[in-house]
Amino acid sequence: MPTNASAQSRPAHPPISGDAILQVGPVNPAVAQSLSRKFGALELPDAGPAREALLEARGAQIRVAVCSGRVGVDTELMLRLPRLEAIINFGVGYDATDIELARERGIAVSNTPDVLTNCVADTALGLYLNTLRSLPAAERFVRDGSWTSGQNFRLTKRASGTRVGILGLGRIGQAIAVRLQAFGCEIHYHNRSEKQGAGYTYHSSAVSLAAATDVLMIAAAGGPHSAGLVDREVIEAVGPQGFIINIARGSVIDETALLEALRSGAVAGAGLDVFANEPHLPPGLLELENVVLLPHVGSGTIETRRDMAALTLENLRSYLTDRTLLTPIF
Ligand code: 8YV
Repeated sequence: MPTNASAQSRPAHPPISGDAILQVGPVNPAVAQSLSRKFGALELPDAGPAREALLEARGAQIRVAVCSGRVGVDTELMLRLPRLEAIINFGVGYDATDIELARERGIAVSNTPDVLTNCVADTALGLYLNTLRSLPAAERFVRDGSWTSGQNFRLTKRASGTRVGILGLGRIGQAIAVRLQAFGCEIHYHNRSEKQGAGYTYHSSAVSLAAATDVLMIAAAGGPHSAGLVDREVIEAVGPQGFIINIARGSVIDETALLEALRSGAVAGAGLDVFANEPHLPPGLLELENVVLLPHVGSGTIETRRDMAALTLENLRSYLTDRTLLTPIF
């Protein structure tokens, strides 16, 4: 006869075995190593017959998915995982995951906020300075011998004391604002809702923000609500003396309209760390001199990637232990 004692010693949450945990796509090496060695997780191949075979044979047993923000768990994959309970996302952005479907199905989702805020804001400032002052082009000018051949590098745009419009005043947007204040910049912003007490000038639309400022700094979260927010009209409002910096997601900008504006001089220049179809750039962008291009390195420091990996694994452990997440998105 079962006793009360044996009932009490039963764990509150029966263990989730390694073959119910799925690594989706490539993830940070430290996370991948832990997933395979410590948790015995399965790994989903990117494409091809092996992916199909794994989903066919094991899809129905998967309860936890661990993914990078770049790959995510999209609609198609989520539909192949009928018992999925939790998605552990490496990265603050989770726009590659079908969040609405996850919410409807009661699937818990975590991301890695805060630990990357400073590095992404640092990158934004780096792009801001490099773009306005054309520092990468100036460096190329030294390397290709133009300087020693007697030429002077062209004059650029003063980066101190500008009016900067931050699109998306979340954690990263605010960290960028703090840094820009040290440059004597006047900060304006547009956000889905006004941030009471932020101390910066609020604009109710992206167009108004772009029209009132010298630099449009995009720090909005990716996803359906921000897709194409910086459209042709907003880009035109930035104007021929204005610059666009994007450290958020390529999907926030109409890249075709941006390319045309950069070519025609309708905007002065752009600094971009993110693109809609990474690692592929819109054709023609590479040929332009008035752009500074980075390979999505916003959070890419040793320290921050280590912290993101640790938080990802802490979320996983927490879910496996008591079905809670440390940094849930809802
Ligand atoms: C990462 C990012 O490179 O956190 C994010 O949303 O864009 C970057 O920090 C990316 O998420 C890694 O998957």
